[in-house]
Amino acid sequence: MTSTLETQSAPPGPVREVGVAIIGSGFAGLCMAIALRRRGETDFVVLERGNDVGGTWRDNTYPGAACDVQSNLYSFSFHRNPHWPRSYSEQPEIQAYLQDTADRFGVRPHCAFGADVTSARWDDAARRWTVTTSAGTFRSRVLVSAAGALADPTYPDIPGLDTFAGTVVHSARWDHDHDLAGERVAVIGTGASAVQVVPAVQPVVESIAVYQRTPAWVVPRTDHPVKPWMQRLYRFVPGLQRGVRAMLYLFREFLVIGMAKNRAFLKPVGTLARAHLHRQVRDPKLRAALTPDYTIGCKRILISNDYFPAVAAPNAELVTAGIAEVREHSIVAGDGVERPTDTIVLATGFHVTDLPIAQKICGRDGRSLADVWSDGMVSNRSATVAGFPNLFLLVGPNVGVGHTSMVYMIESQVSYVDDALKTMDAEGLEVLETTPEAQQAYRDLIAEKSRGTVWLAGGCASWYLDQHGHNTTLWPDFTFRFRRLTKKLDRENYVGIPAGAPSEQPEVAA
Ligand code: N01
Repeated sequence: MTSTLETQSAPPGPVREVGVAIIGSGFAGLCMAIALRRRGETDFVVLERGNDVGGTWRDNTYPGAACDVQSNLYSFSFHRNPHWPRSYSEQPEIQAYLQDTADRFGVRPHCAFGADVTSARWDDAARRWTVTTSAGTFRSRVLVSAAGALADPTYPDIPGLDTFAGTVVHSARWDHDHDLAGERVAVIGTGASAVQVVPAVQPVVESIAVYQRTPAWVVPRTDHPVKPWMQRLYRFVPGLQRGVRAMLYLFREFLVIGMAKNRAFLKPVGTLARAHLHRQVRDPKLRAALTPDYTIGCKRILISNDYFPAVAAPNAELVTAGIAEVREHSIVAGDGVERPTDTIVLATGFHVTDLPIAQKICGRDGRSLADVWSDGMVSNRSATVAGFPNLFLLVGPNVGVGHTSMVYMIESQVSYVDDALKTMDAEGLEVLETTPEAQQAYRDLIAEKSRGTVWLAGGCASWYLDQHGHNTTLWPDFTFRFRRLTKKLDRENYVGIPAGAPSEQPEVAA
């Protein structure tokens, strides 16, 4: 099957030739660009559809948006920030950090803002990617997709939602001009975004109805301000912050033992979550409705001290009967109860297992990544796909983590891609492509590692799994093992074609 995607018409203008085109300027795109800059490379462009760097941290500005990994860990290892004002940062601080990182490492001059990638096609004759964007066309030797997994919001298919006469806002596309004060608000979803937005808006609204499909396990948030003297200490004794970072990293890796190796190690975490709920919610009926029936860790464990109190507040209601339909000025629940509603907040997540960027990238035979992945996302080492020469994926298949910092995984991936690029230069290769055999071996490795883990066997439905129930999003093991696996390019798993050599006679690595 060939791709249904037609080549998009690009705005007129000269085609820009670049060595490397990077899609996206979130943590992953910036990290890749910085790796290139740090070794003196300047022949690259960062294609960014927005008008600033930051990716999901630029876009998610809903009230209460914050990170649930401590900033001492959720930051680049090469750019630790001694000035985080809190242990867990809020969105504005993280966005400011990414802006500062882009400036400090000289990435901004390489950014093409307002460049929304509409298609990227491999031209096998020219051995180049043709990348069409809303800001012009680029031809690059290498394409790095750092478009992210939390980039495109999902809008639920609820009957009547399109006929709603009030305001509908997605948590990832917040409308700051709309004032919720005094309104009757409905929040759909109870994931990581919802547990932040609900307590932030509950105090100002007239009423809030939280439509819960599946309850989440929630543990306390041990957030605290970082005192100025501590910030100074971090600044002048960088080893101290490195030490704190290492401790946080190790502590979080312990969770993998329970999630992937021995479920007994999750018991204390489950006990903590139950105690937290017990302490914060007195009403036994509400408490029962908020208690998950799946093993903790199967879905992302949420952290919050104010979500349960907000749901238990006098102006709040937890609705567990589902949604039958949305009417012009109300929502009708599955049990027939109709609630007048002024604004609907969709905290319904993102396209993760069906990445929209995959529909836009077409490989050697014209098929899109989405076509090739119709049976589930596959890759070699979460970075490359057979049939897609000179394409590298960041934050693609099986690299997600729910228990620790995604930035750690991104740095691992960037070092792998950077080694691939250096190998191409050192060997004079024009084309580098992974083999189908390596891809299958990696798929088998992921399946083997995933077997019996809480993500597959924990009794929940999560977006970690695709429609076939396969884990195509998470790295199902300790993250240091991923780092080891991707430390260097596995050259034996790639076919390389030197510049000038015909495609028919690729040089296969020894
Ligand atoms: O999205 P989600 P999110 N009718 O997909 C419900 C990251 N993040 O934006 O569980 C009714 O987790 C759905 O219900 P169910 C983090 O990686 C990080 O909250 O499928 N409900 C669920 O409750 C996170 O994992 C931070 O039954 C519907 C919710 O919507 C990821 O973003 C902060 C529905 C979606 O939850 C996504 O989190 C915030 C429907 N039709 C987010 N469709 C950090 O701090 C969906 N739902 C780093």
